[in-house]
Amino acid sequence: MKVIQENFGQLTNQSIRAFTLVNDNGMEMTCINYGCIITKIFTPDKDGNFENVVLGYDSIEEYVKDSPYFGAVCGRVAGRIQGASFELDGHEYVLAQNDNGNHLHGGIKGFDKVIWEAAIIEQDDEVGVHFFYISPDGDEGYPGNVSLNVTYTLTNKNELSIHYSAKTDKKTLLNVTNHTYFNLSGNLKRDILDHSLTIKSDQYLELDKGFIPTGELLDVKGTPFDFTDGRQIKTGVKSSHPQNVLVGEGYDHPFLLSANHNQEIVLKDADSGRTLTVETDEVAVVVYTGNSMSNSGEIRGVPSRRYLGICLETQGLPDAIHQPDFPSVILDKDEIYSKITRYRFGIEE
Ligand code: FUC
Repeated sequence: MKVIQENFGQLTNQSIRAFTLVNDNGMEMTCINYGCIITKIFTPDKDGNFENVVLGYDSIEEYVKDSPYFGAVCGRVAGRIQGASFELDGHEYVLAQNDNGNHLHGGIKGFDKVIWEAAIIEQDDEVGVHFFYISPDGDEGYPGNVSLNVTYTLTNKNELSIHYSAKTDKKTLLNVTNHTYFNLSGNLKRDILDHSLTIKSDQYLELDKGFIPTGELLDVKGTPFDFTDGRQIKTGVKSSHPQNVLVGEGYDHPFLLSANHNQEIVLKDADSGRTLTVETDEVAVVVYTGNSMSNSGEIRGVPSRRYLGICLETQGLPDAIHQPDFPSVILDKDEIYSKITRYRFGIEE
C-alpha cells in the first residue's frame, strides 16, 4: 500500500495537493486538500476492470467554478438551517444565507471551499491522509474556534473510512458530512436510475417546500421510501408520492438509521456487479439522487445531467437546532466530536 502525492494546481498563491491512496488490490482513492474533496475512486467491476465510481473534476478551477459539493466535506452544519439563524444560550446567531434565505452546508464559504493542512499516513494495515483545519470564531456566523480533523484511510479489504473529530472553545453547532456522488456503473457509463439501494431504516423525515424537515417522522412502509428490502432509484424518480415530487422527482431526504451501524446502507449496480456498503455511527443518512444537477457542462467528458450520481450523506438530522425532538447537534466547549463512516467496495456474490 502507498500514498502518491501530486500537484493539483494553484489557488490564490497556495498550491493544491492531490493524494492518491493505493492498496495492494489496485484500488485507489484520490483526494485534495481543498474541501477534503474525494476526486476519484477506482474499484473493480465483476470482470476485474478498474473504473472510477465517483463524480469529480481533474482541475481545481472546475471545482472553484461550479461544483455541487462533489466529493467534499460539508460543514459546520450539513444540510439546511431554516432562516439561517439559531439561538444558543439566549444568544441569536445569524448565519450566511446561501439557499433561498436559508443556510446550506455551512454557508457561502464552508469546509468544502477552504484549504486544509494535510499529512500522509502510511502504516502496515492502512494508508491515508489526515486533513486539519481551524474554523475561526464567527466563521459563516457560527460561534467558537473549531479545530477539525478529517482522516481518510484505505485498507486491503477495499474499505475506505472517514473519521471526523473536532473540538470547540465555545458552545457551537457541528454536524459534518461527506458529499460524494457515487455512480457504480464505472466512468459514468450510465446514470444511477438502475442502481438499487437498501437501507435499514423504518422512518424518514418529511420535508417542506424549502426542503427543510417539518419535524414529522414518516413511516417508510408501503411507500417509495421503503428501502428495507432494496429498491431501484428510478421507482422514486417516477413516483407520484408528494415527497418525491416536491424535491424535484427523486430523493433528497434524511433516513433514520439504527444505532448498531452494521451494514446499514448497500448500493448495487447489477450490470457492473459493483456494490458499496456504508456503515456509520451517525443517526441518519440523507439520500440525494442528483435531482437538481445541472443540465449543462461536462464532468470528465460526460454531459452533466440529473441522476448522474447518488449521495449518501451520513450525518445528524438537518435543522436539528430548530427541532427539540431531534438528536442534538450542539457541541459543548471542550467536548470531543467523533464520528466515523466506512465505505466498503465489493462485487455482487
Ligand atoms: C444535497 C441536497 C440539496 C442540494 C445539494 C447540492 O445535499 O440536500 O438539496 O441540492 O445537495
